[in-house]
Amino acid sequence: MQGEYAIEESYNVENITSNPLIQKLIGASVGHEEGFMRVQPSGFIYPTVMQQYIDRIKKFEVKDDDIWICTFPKCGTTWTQEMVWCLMNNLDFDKSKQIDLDIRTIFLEWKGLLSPGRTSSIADQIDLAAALPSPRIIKTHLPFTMLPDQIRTRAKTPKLVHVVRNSRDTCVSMFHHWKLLDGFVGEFELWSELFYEGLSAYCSPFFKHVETYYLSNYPNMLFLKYEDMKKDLKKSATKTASFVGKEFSDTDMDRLVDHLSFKNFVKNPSLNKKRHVKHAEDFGSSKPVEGKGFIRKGQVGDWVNHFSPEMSEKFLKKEDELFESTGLRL
Ligand code: PPS
Repeated sequence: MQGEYAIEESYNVENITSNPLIQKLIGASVGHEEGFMRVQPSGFIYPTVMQQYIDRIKKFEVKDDDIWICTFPKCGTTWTQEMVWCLMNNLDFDKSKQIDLDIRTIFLEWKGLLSPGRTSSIADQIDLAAALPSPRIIKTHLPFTMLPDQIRTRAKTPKLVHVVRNSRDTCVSMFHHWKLLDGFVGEFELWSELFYEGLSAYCSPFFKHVETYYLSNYPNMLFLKYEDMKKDLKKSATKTASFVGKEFSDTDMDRLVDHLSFKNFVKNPSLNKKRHVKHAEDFGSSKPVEGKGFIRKGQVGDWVNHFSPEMSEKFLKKEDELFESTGLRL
């Protein structure tokens, strides 16, 4: 089993738009009529527009001193991006506040996740990532199997920072993300079914996605958990600092922890993604239900407010299976 997901020579794409659950997703969303596909052989789901980017990403020129933040959506990506950027930039909080995180660190496949109508004003992220000054910090939600060839084959071995979160909170957070930014108008019941069946719009299935990283045997990867960051952020930040080869005084680490706190994220315009929400609003794709923004609740256990006992059991069973295959306890 180890290394099963390490190398995939080629992809092919299966259009799954006619799948009955995908039809329900499209029917309960604004602006996703162009449909969805499954990227084979590893089987991850994306909007069909992603097809334009897969090969460019596959051939992307990687650098050994890159740092890649690799996550399934909603697992603590933004939090970790900011933490890593601050560690790599001498805790320059002033600069961080002046320049949007999405400019300091680039989200490689971003344009492949949005409906084509929304992407015309967004710059080519793959070109932007290539042009970032080194050491580059690159964000991706791709599974390990869809990372650039140079990483999968170990021709280049940049640092990868992987962050994971328990499946039920991830599902809830993604449900709200789709309401806030991607035009979902359906109920949580449909969303959780899509997530469970591995059909929740992009990067799914969640459990397999996590498995691709945990079974990759990649030699230069730090594994973090959202729940650990919530419990003791200083500990996670210290571990991350050491992974990226940086050291700061105890006082500086306290300053970093304060900068990264939820309350400071909510009010920090370079981190809170209000610009993205405005962009989605302009396209009629923002239908939030709780009056909250992208930095929404930041809690462990919000799933209790959404899950039925039956669906909760089904997710826990999948977490058990993931534990059996990877040793990872979510
Ligand atoms: S994305 O869109 O995939 O990049 O989203 P991602 O950044 O991975 O996840 C967003 C969730 O992370 C929470 N978050 C935080 N929690 C605690 N502290 C801080 N500083 C913080 N920053 C972001 C954010 O609120 C989302 O979780 P939910 O549960 O929806 O609140």
